Amino acid sequence: MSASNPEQDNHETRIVMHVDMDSFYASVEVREQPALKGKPVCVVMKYNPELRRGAVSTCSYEARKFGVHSAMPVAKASKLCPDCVFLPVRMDLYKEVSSRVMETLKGYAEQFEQVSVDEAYLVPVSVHNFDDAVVCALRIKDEIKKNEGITCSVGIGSNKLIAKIASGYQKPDGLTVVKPEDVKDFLYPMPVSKIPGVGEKTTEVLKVIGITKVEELANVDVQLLTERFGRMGFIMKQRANGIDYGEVQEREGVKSISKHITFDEDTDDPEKIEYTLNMLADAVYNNLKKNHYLFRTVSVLVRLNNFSTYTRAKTIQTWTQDVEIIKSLAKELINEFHDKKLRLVGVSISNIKKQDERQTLITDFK
Ligand code: TTP
Ligand code: MG
Repeated sequence: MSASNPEQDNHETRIVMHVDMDSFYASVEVREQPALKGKPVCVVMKYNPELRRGAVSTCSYEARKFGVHSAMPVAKASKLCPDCVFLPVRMDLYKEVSSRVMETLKGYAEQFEQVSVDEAYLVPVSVHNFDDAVVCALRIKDEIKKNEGITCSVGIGSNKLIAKIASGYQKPDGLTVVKPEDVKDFLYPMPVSKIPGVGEKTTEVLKVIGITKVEELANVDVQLLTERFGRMGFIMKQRANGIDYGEVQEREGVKSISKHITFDEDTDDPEKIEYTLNMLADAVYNNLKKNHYLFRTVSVLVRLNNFSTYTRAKTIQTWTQDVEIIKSLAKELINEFHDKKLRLVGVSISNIKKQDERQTLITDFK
């Protein structure tokens, strides 16, 4: 019998989503300069146009057709694709887009974990089955396209591992759903290199022992793997079987703390909205205090009854931990939507740092 998975045996199936922007830096550049749409574009780190020096950070899918890829020297990329447009990296711009995309994603998340500048896991809010998850993913894709003019690919599965592999399955602008009963059909035909943690070297060693497909890795004697790879051998076999117990959770170095809620019925009742914001502010504050953080920025997230979503933020001069500031800024920021029917509201604080000893004394005696 294959290894049993307690997630499936004892609990309701989890639903995890992985969202990854398509050719992220290049897509942002194309959005900024629409004349580049449909063209091969490379974004280059340390770009020197005179000397044609630098390394490709990423490139558009049009450039990938020529064999261009991340980490390739510009000289080689321009040989493979002479019509390619080369642009220097503009990190500040991508970070700005990234933080707005992440705020959008948080609006759909019960649990959220940003993994890099362009990817995140989420356990979607109010999603009870895979059909709900698809509806949610389509909304996310639409909203990012509408607000930022770029596409993303989404994977949905019963854990982070499946969701991650699924999001890369049909890029760009993809949506791939892998239900628990389809995990084997999905994973088994893949080359072992598709399993996270199986890099070039491991792939080579596995090949020597006759393993090239995930199915072979999934069924090999675990001892054979642990002898060669130690504990990683055991983990690799688990992954090949689609097993992953990792939680979706905010990473160390948290960038924001947020809470949101969907109303039972869309509302424009100012009292109900203020009461809800205060409740969310209290929840954010509890997390903040527990983790000894100070903040400078307060944001509200608003989703209207037509599903358009907005974030509004305000940054103050001094670091604080004061819940009344969260409440008053949230109230001020939401005022712009006073004549609208709201479906969801959220409160978030960002611009966060750990409270140091001296600051602990100040706030404790306030
Ligand atoms: P990725 O998500 O790996 O790549 P991507 O978004 O460009 O393309 P894909 O559609 O395959 O997801 O990385 C996100 C960004 O990180 C990418 O746009 C640029 C940057 N990056 C580098 O700077 N160097 C690298 O080697 C890689 C892989 C990415
Ligand atoms: Mg990406």
